Parts: sequence; C-alpha cells; structure tokens
Amino acid sequence: MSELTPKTMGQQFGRRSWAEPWKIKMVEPLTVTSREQRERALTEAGYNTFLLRSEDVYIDLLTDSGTNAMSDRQWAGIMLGDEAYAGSRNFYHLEEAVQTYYGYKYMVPTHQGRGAEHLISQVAIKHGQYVPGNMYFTTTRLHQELAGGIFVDVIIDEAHDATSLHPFKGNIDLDKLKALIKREGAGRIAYVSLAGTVNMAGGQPVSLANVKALRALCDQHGLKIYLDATRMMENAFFIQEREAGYADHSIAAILKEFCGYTDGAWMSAKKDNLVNIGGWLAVNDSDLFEEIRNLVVVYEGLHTYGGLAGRDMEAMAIGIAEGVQDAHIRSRIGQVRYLGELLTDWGIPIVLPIGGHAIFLDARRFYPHIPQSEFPAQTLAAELYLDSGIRSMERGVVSAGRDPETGDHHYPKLELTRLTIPRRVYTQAHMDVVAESVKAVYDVRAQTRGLKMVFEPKYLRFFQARFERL
Ligand code: PLI
Repeated sequence: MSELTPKTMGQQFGRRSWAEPWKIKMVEPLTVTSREQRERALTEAGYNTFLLRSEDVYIDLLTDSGTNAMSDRQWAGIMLGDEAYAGSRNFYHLEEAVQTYYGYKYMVPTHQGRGAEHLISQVAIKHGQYVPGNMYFTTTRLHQELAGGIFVDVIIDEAHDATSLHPFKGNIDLDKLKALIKREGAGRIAYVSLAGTVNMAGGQPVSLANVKALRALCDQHGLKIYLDATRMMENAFFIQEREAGYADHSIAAILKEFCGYTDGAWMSAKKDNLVNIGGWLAVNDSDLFEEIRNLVVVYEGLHTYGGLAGRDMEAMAIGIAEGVQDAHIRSRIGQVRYLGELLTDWGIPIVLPIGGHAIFLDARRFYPHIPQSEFPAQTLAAELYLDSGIRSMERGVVSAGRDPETGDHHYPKLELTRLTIPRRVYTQAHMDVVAESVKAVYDVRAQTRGLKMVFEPKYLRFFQARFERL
C-alpha cells in the first residue's frame, strides 16, 4: 500500500472524475440570508446550530442523517406502500434486502438507528457489564449506559490524533480489548460494539484484517460482536481502496464478508440506505431474535413495521440496493474528498485521512487560543453560519457530555466541527462555496472569541444546549 496523503488517496480515481452516476430531475430552492438575519437567527438559537430553523440555512451540512435525496425508483416505491398493520409486503422486501446485502438471518425494522440501539442494548447488556467499542457514538453509548452498561473505548490510539494518516483509524486495538478481558473476565463483557467508518473519529474505517482478528479473539472468549452498520457501505469502499487483495472485490461483496464476521447489526438507514427515516436491527441467533421481536412491539411497533409506514420500508429496500453500488459510493466519497482537498490546499486543519461522510475541521488547531472549556468547535460552527449561512455541527466537548460517575465534562482529544455531506443533494459548486466560507472564517480566526454554556439538558446535551458569546 502506498503512503496515504490527501492527494494520493484520490489517485485510484486516476484521470477519470468521480462524477455522479445520476442526473437531476427535481430541484428544491435554497434561501440566501443576510448577515443581519443570520446574527438574529443564531442569537435566537443560543449559538447552537441544532436550534436554527432550516429556512434560515443556506447549505445544510448539519448531518448526512435522513437528508439524502431519494431516487425516482425510491419515490415510485413510496406509491407501492402496503399500509397493512401486519405482514406488509414491503416488510418482506426489506427483510430480503437486509438478508441479501448484509447477510443476517433475522431482522426487525425500527423507526431509526437509536430505536435499534435501544433494543440491542436492552436484550444484550446486563447491569454492570462492560461494553468495549471503537470510540463512542452519542446515542449508542447513551443506550448502552441506560441499559446499565459501562462503555470502554478500545479504538487504536491513532484514532484520537487528527493528524495521523493511519489508513484504518477505526480499528480496534486488540491489546486494549485483551487487557479488559484479562482484568474483568469475559463474563463481565456484554459484547463488543463495533462501528464501521467511525463517526466521531472523522468517518474512519475498520479493516477486514481487524474484524477477522477480532472475531478470532472473541471466539476464544465466547464473546459476541454487534456492528453499527450505519455507514458500513462507505467502510467497504475504504477496504476496496486500501486493503491488499480487495481492489477487485465489489462493495457488495466486501460488505457481506465484513458483516459475516459479526453476530448482528443495528442500522440507521437514514445514512447509507438512502432514505429520510428508518432503521433496523438484525441478528443471527434465533433465541436472541425472539427476545428482540417481543421487545420491538413494546417500543417501536409490530415486528413487521417497527414504527415505519409500509412506504418507508419499500424506499429503504430499494435504497439498500442502490446504496451498495460501486459507482454511487465512489462519487459520494469523491465529493467529500473534493471539499477536503480544497481545504487542505489552503492549509486549513482537518482530520486526515479524509473520511467517508464528512470533513471534520480540527477546531483545536483552527482556534489554538480558545481553550476546550470555551467550546472551540461550537464556536467554529457558529462563525461558519454567520459568515455564509452554512450549517455544520459540533463534535467535541459538547457532544461528549459528562461522565455519569463524576459529573465532569468528558474532554475528548478530538475537538471537531463537522461539515457533513448529504448523499446526492449538493453539487460541486456548493462545495466550492463551503470551502470559500471556511477560508473566510479561518482568515479572521485570531479575533474570534469562545462561548459559554448557559443551558444544559440532561441527555445528549449537544442537541439542545444554549450558549452566549464570551
Ligand atoms: O440518528 P439515528 O437514531 O437514526 O441513528 C443513530 C446513530 C447510530 N450510529 C451512528 C454511527 C450514527 O452516526 C447515528 C446517528 N448519527 C447522526 C444523527 C449524525 O448526525 O451523525
């Protein structure tokens, strides 16, 4: 494998562009606001981009979750919705798509990813058990903690270093996991919580070699592996690009092989599966599935709709088959890289290697004069919005929340502002506008002051916290 730099990583595209494998059939007008309007909107929103109204936003890079553009096939599928309470034909189509592309035996739909996280945490964690994982995700860790679990980060150290060019920064450090097993005993571990393209690390992938070795270790100790498959199709792209022997394998083949090393998966279909709402939970063990099938009725809906309309399940089944196409993923990640390379060319600090779903601005290096206690990444998200109406998201100390034991802030090493690219929504020209706005904010960085938090909700505070300028 050749050395990775933002430039060499794009070389597999050769001279050929990553142009989108689709054309535009319908458009949605955008609103352009004045600086004055944005000052007012941001103050009303307590300097939290989650509290802005979307009509006050120009280019919305808050998240890639549920913000995808559906295809004409998916919209046609919406008209085929079978809105039966029980046994909708769209459920069977979805079940077949999950079995075909992910390879798991049993599946229930859920209203979105966290519905599935809730179910798997409730059935697979006993109070006081440890849940080792490759870095936390906000909703995942919260559901694990609410089920009585204790999250332990076992990702490789490189993941916490925004500048490390390790090609698989999402990998589990098997020595950290072995040490936990040795210290606590396998019986005190609920399962290994493995995520593809680790969101909080910058969309960084896990290698097939890592999951294979993890499987072997878990088999020695009778441990299960459950996968957060939310962005696993994007993870498969990085394996195809970087892992020896996989260049000629399709994304679909790599996805299925990877999932085959795990015992089940939960999914936020709002990402890779190209829909606006939905999720699922799939496992191979029939006894565990019976428990899940029973619990889904309590929290989501009957096991053949799980909180979704029949039409949503149809769109998801079609989205799974579209999302796994090589040409789709290649242009999706190509667009993310295009933006990232514009920024690195201007010397703007971002997480490298460029990940799957977003560009993560490194707010520590962007604002070295703002201490983490004054929320540099939140500040950067606010400044970007003020400059151009672009909406981004904090992924730093605010997102990390507090330690449930001590009540102190978690101070993560990574203090990031995420520019998340919705799938099939924006054009290359939009990416140029975004890059120019980041540059404008970077040019005046020395004058920028941090924020103080003036309201803090108990759970997942980043969604609703309010701030004021210092
Ligand atoms: O937002 P949900 O409930 O459909 O999915 C939760 C969820 C689980 N795992 C991972 C890796 C996620 O990224 C995730 C949701 N992510 C959001 C909303 C995001 O903006 O990244």
